[in-house]
Amino acid sequence: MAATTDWKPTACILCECNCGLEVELGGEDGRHLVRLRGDKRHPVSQGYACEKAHRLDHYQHGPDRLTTPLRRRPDGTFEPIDWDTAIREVAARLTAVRDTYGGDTIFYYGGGGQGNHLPGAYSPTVRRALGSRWRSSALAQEKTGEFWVSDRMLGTYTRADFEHCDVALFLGKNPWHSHSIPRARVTLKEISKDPARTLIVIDPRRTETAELADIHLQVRPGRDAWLLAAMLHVIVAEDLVNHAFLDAHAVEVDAAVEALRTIPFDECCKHAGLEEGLVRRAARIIGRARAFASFEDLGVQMNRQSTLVSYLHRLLVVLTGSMGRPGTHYVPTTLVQFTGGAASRRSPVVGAPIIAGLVPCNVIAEEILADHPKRYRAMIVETANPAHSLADSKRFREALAALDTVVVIDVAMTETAKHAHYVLPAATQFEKAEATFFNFDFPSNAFHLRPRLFERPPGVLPEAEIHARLAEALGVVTEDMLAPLREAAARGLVPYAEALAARLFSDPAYQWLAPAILYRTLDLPEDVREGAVLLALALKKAFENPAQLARAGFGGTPIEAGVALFQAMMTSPSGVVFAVDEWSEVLGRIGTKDGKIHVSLPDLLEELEKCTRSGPNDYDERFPFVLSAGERRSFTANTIIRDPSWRKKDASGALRMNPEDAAALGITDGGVVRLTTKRGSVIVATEISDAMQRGHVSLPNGMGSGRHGDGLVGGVAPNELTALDERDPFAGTPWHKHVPARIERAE
Ligand SMILES: Nc1nc2c(c(=O)[nH]1)N[C@H]1C(S)=C(S)[C@@H](COP(=O)(O)OP(=O)(O)OC[C@H]3O[C@@H](n4cnc5c(=O)[nH]c(N)nc54)[C@H](O)[C@@H]3O)O[C@H]1N2
Ligand SMILES: Nc1nc2c(c(=O)[nH]1)N[C@H]1C(S)=C(S)[C@@H](COP(=O)(O)OP(=O)(O)OC[C@H]3O[C@@H](n4cnc5c(=O)[nH]c(N)nc54)[C@H](O)[C@@H]3O)O[C@H]1N2
Ligand code: SF4
Ligand SMILES: [Mo]
Repeated sequence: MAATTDWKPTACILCECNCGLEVELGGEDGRHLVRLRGDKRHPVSQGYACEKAHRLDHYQHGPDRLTTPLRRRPDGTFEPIDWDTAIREVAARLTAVRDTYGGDTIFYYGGGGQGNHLPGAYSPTVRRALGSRWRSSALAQEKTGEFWVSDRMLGTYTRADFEHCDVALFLGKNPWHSHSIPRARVTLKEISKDPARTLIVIDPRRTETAELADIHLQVRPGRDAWLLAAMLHVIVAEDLVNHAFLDAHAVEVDAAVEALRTIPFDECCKHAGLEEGLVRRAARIIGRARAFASFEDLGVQMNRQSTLVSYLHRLLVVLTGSMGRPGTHYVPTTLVQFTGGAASRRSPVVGAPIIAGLVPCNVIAEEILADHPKRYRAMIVETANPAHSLADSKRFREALAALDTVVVIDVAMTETAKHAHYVLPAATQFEKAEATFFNFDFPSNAFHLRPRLFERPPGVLPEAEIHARLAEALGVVTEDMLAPLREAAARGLVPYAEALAARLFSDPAYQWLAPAILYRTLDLPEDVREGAVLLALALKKAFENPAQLARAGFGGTPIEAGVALFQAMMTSPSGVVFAVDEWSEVLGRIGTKDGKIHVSLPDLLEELEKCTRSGPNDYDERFPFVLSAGERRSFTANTIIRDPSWRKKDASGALRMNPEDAAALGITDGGVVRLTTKRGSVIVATEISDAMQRGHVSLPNGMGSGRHGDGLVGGVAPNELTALDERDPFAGTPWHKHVPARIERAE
């Protein structure tokens, strides 16, 4: 009989798109991901996948895989321990920290990577049991400035419909490589080749996306605030403002419009390094667009004036009325909200603004190292690698060393795990059910619970199990609590959901206990077991968004709809559409108190005035280059894959540099340089590229982690070069794309 190939559905875990994949398992033990292809049944990616997905076996079979819990010895080496000992000792040590210094000194970092958000969904039980209050994640070094602005102006967060726009703008974003929008390369090519549509890219580098653009605004590094101010000036001065939209949906318009009207246009263009005519043309095209869609990302969010730029970018969207119509901006029905909670609290030690519930990443080390009664004493790090990914790795290592207890939950011995007291090994994302809440599609929004592909090896556990065991060791989840739900479960999913909903409504503590209780009491097939927590989310959605769920086929009472959605999640291995929105609903989702868009933000208008009056102040003659530390390239994926040989290109992570700069330094392509910043100095090979402008150099993201078979680490870890105090004054986000640097030829 001819062998038939058994393709199993799963997803790519290397960027937030999480494209649906089909994978053929094989190899000696049947545990290798031998062939991969896009899954046509996936509702969002529809068969799309980029080159990186084909290399996922390098994640599953990474070089630093953890196979047993580890405890650090006094000499810094690790010894294997069994799970019972690990859980007992971790619970005891964290309890001791809580009882001595207060649970609010136990800091939680991470909870989800590009492919896995279930750890974060299970973590509340343990966090609350310990009285832990402060937390953070990578979002607080990229998106919090944008969240803060968006929350104040709109009371919500928008995404854009690039599929149907006639004018697309990418601001500090290279979706050709970084994606973030579904089927990015297909969509980019479609816009590019259609003469009726215009692609505008703002990037100092001639990126792959810029190559496709109709207009490339090759701004000087870090000067986006002046460029956007100039563009907005044109829109106001030439009255390309959408008055009908603003009259109907906005308030406090005048101050912003007046500020933009009086901006010195020609000077702003000069600071941005761009020709006035080109800036004017781009602004007019946006102002006259039928449907304008726009996306800002790290090029501006990890740069100078980042929060101001996020504000100016929002003004471009709002003043042109680019919301609530096909091809413009929308507010999707999401399962989990990432934004919200705009800076009403301050961090306990340095008083930094807490945005979206997150302490700014750049102050975490200070919050640990300060001499302060409320300094953090312990840290739980889950599915993140902050000793590599946060600014100033050296300082972060010092901070880790100053903690009483560090617990790391990861699949691999990472740069962070090396500094832990306990390392708890997790099953990989193919050895358990996993999912993300990066579900932002519109009008149909989809969710994908990927069943596990194979059993986990002995010695590792899924995070759901780790959290349940810790919760039991902490004494907050007991058999008495589980019994009534076990009994309901035996009667079926609807009685179970009714019992759960009754408890969630009547007992506030149940909100945080529920993840562990659901995981312990719901009887699910082994390959989707870790999906238990989703029942609570499905029920919540059914109460909050009955119409949107009903349109997706999940109608009836909220209990019926929630249960039906949950069942669909468990039995749709290629993903399921869970909500169907309508464009007419978008503007009703403005979440400000009065339901209106608040156009003028006085503090940011003041900052705009200051910038345009005094001009940029970003040059330091000791450091004549601007280093962008962390570019997304063909084979980068944060530090998810730790085997450098997964990279088919650019294995050493070259420093990209303009040919004239190279000539001035006497360097030829591949030549080696010493790259020095305020915080560090490294030796790195160069790639000479006319895509770079003079004075701007760029290093890839995620390098300098993991190791080759020969033990060598590939490339430069970018945060050996970055500084904690180089951060935005409003949101605290780092200036990783604008690191002052010096370059000398090396031998
Ligand atoms: N291949 C790959 N894809 C990824 C990831 C990955 O590691 N590898 N990571 C994922 C993650 S976590 C994220 S957050 C996204 C990030 O996605 P992007 O933000 O698109 O990624 P970057 O390459 O870091 O930065 C984007 C661009 O900013 C430009 N830039 C630098 N300085 C400036 C400036 O002063 N002004 C402007 N306007 N632009 C500037 C750079 O030249 C670069 O092209 O990518 C996701 N996708
Ligand atoms: N200089 C500079 N620094 C940057 C950036 C930059 O552009 N420049 N980019 C920043 C951005 S946008 C981001 S998002 C961050 C990313 O940085 P981090 O948020 O720290 O995340 P990753 O590098 O993606 O690391 C994910 C970790 O999860 C582990 N892991 C994988 N699968 C599982 C699993 O199933 N369970 C568990 N428990 N662990 C698992 C991996 O081994 C890895 O250690 O980096 C940031 N740092
Ligand atoms: S890296 Fe991103 S775009 Fe590429 S296949 Fe994976 S999820 Fe899709
Ligand atoms: Mo990110």
